[in-house]
Amino acid sequence: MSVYRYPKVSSKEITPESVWQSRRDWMKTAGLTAATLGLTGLSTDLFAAAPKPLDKLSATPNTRFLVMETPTPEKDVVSYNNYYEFGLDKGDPVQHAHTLQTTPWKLTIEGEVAQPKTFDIEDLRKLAPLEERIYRMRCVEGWSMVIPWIGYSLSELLKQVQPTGNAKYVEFITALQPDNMPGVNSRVIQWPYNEGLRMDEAMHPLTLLTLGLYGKVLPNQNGAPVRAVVPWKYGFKSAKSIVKIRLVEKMPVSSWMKAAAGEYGFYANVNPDVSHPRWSQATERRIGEDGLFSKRRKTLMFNGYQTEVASLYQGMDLAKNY
Ligand SMILES: Nc1nc2c(c(=O)[nH]1)N[C@H]1C(S)=C(S)[C@@H](COP(=O)(O)O)O[C@H]1N2
Ligand SMILES: [Mo]
Repeated sequence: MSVYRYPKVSSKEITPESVWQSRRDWMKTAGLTAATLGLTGLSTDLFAAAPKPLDKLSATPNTRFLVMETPTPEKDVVSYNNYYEFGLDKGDPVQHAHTLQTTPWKLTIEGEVAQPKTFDIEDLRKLAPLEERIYRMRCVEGWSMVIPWIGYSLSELLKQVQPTGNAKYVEFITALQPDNMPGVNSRVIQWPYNEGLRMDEAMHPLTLLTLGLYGKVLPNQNGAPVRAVVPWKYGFKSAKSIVKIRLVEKMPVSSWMKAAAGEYGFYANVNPDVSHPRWSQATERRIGEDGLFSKRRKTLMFNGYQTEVASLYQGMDLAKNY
């Protein structure tokens, strides 16, 4: 799908050398070779091609996990993203994440397990039947989407390595490719981006090991080739482009906790009653519905997954354990 085109440059333009040079550098960064530029004299229609189409990934709808709301248009799901390794703006990942190297890819599971194992993506696609699940997603920044993901419960993968009795938490460690990730020069958070779940949260059937969306493999900007999706928590818990899963005894400290412990806690359960220190979490804006008159929606406790997950937090003070 064409979500983005390189800007057209007219060959008739008379351009000062410095501007020409920086545009040339920029186009090189955008993946265009000097040879092509030189030979064609910038007949830029050649470069206006859409990115390589994504491979299809078939999956069986899981009717137990289908949110009865209109899915967010695919073009919005793949072009309005948070993936700080590729920049801070929502439009940065779709523009820059084409440089992410996704082949070969290894996902290693280690730590408090009887059988540490490494999987490649083909292994992961075959490990359990692929399901399509339509999940409600809520970013801590106040926007939301409804996304048809493809994957299976993370528990299917964790079972393979036989967690020991000491495994109390799961830590996700994501890819760090400094040469391919323009965002990691900025020290907004510590890289590699890491996240964590309590073991019972990780084993909950809703927690999805995710390999695709909208009938295709994951686009780079959405966390190719494999990510987590934890729909009752704020989006930052759903780590993208995972390379390692570590089972550990102590609560992992996430990149976001290190950056701002008072704003981003370990639990990060969606909760309209607990404000972020700088803004309310009571309502949200559904991406794809914006317009002058579109109303904000009320945010639901546990993002609408209360029936499924509330028991995990029985007796906990959710204002303290934010
Ligand atoms: N590695 C990594 N994973 C990440 C992020 C990130 O910056 N880096 N951003 C998180 C945040 S804040 C959100 S809201 C979701 C966004 O996922 P999406 O772009 O597929 O909607 O990814 C999460 N996972
Ligand atoms: Mo987010």
